[in-house]
Amino acid sequence: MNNQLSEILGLIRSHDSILITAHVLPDGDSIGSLTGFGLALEAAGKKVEMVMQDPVPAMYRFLRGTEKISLPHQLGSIPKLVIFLDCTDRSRAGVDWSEPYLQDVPSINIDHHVSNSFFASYNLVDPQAAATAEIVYTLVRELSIAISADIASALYTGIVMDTGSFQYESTTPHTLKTAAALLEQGVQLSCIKEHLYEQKSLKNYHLLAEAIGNISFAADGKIAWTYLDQAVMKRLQAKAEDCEGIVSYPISLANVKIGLFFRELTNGEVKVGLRCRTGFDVNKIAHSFGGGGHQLAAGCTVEGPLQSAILRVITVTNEMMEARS
Ligand SMILES: [Mn+2]
Repeated sequence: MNNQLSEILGLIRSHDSILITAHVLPDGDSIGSLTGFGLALEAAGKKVEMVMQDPVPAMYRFLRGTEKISLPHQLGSIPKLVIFLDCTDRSRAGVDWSEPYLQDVPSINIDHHVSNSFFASYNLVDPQAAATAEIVYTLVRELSIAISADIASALYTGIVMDTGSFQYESTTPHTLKTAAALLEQGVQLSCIKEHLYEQKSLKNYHLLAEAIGNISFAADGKIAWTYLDQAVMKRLQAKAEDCEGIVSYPISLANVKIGLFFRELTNGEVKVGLRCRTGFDVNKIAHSFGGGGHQLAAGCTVEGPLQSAILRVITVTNEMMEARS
């Protein structure tokens, strides 16, 4: 159950020293929310510790304030209040440090995932929000803290990344009003675009060229998939991160309803990324192979070899497509 907003605001107001954290393998929303909220609370005169189990990925380090994010081993005394951002569960912040260190500390959980477990002493979960950064904006406003350009850029980045640049259905009029208000505070759009979207490696493009060459279809063109095998990965000396974004190419083709990307791992297993259009549910397919995710985007890892893995997953995808028609 959610607590009253006034209760949460009162708790934040009454604490001079606060630790805030976000989830492991941080994305734009966890970094943007953490940085934006951290800078805002500092501006309100509080002593803030921003902590994340994993380091800030290079692409987000352009955001001013991210240099203040520390790793758990740098922590000092046990805090009086902890705020979890963008975490569906306490363990999402990282089990090794947060469980022992924060066990008895009063906590606030601020999140937008439907699957949130309301794990904290105080909870503010809004599944209507497109990003946690959208909720953080409301809190900062309610706390009457002035929004600097740095705070605005961090929160704007969180919203942009969690909405796929305002493309996903999660984008509401409120999301756009929040983004507009942040723009008014001095967000540098060209800087954000350059850092988030124009930092591709040539290796990524070479892999993409291979993947595009491998695209195949099933179910009268309603299913499209592609793959990258270890031979190509080795030849291009590519790592997993160089394959970023490739999964969105099969689903972007006209008439395709379900798109898949198979990547052969060094141990012979095959990682499968699945995407679909509204009305379909790739979570079900991923789930039947021991994976999961969301209705429109999911993933799983299946046994190799590659070609038999493709055959098995495409067969199940095909059956699901036929069951619908
Ligand atoms: Mn999020």
